Amino acid sequence: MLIKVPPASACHESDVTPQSTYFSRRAVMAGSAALAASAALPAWAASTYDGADPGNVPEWLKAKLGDTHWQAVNVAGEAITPFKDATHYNNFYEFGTDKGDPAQNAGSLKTDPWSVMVDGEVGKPGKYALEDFVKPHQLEERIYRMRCVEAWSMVIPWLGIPLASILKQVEPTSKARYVRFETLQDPTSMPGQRSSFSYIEWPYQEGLRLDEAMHPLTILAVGMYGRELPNQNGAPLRLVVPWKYGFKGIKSIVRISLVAEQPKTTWQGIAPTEYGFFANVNPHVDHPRWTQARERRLPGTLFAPNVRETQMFNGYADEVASLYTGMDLKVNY
Ligand SMILES: Nc1nc2c(c(=O)[nH]1)N[C@H]1C(S)=C(S)[C@@H](COP(=O)(O)O)O[C@H]1N2
Ligand SMILES: [Mo]
Repeated sequence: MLIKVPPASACHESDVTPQSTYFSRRAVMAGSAALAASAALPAWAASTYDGADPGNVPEWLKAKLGDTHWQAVNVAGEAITPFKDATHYNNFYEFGTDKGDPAQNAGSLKTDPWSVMVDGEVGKPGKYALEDFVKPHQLEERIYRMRCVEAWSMVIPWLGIPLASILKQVEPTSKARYVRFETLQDPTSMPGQRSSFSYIEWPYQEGLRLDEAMHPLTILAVGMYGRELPNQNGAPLRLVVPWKYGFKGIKSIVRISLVAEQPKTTWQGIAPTEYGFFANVNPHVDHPRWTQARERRLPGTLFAPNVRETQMFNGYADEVASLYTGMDLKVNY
């Protein structure tokens, strides 16, 4: 995103049908013909998302999908982005800088076993196995808009757990004011980390203010489209903060630290005048090199790029605007 502004024509998913391919579980249940079809499939088989490869769901996640709180949050009137687009138009620089690189290269990432180090200002620091970390919590399906700072967007049905639930479990101390996240560093499986692409200081790092991290919309995702996370989308654990630009959504997390000072983030380190710590979606604060007033909703075509107005806080202003009362959002971009 530092290097180039993708032209409208960069959106070439013309082979994918843009109409709503989404059927809610309730809608499916309501239709009797569909009911017969869906009843034959186990709950974890992503049966409700057309074209979603069910993946190779690990046993512990399969067990959790049964009591998942489906559609805990929904986006009314906006079609879910087809699975194909959400998994083949990605930013995950550890696997290359082209949008198709992560789908092509992320197969080398070994996501099982996986553990997460929790440290800093917490009562219960430690290295947690992913499944132990996630097991105590109810999974929820959150259907969120995702707006990349590069001015494209999607609607993605995540499966995850409120970050607040996980943070409470590790007991932040009174000194904790921010949360810092780190992606796996493994040049063997991540070709981007061994390339000459050296302006990024690995591992990828992100951060949130503690109140942002505790906000009920903020989740740690372990799946999407009714299945586990594909590697290119940040398996096995990634952050989703729907009112912020996509780069805040750090992938393949191995470390969560509770800290007293605002942590530095990867994109701030690369271009501090272009990518701030807050990175709230804001149509009134342009990127220095392009407008943020509009976005291309994927999929689109060269001739019908599906441009729409960007909404304040990506449409989540009612829920999150109060976090920033009194702050100058032009200064704190
Ligand atoms: N570790 C890591 N996390 C990352 C990135 C990355 O390059 N590396 N890219 C970010 C950006 S810029 C965006 S827009 C989203 C893209 O998520 P998606 O590919 O699942 O749509 O991931 C974010 N998380
Ligand atoms: Mo992004």
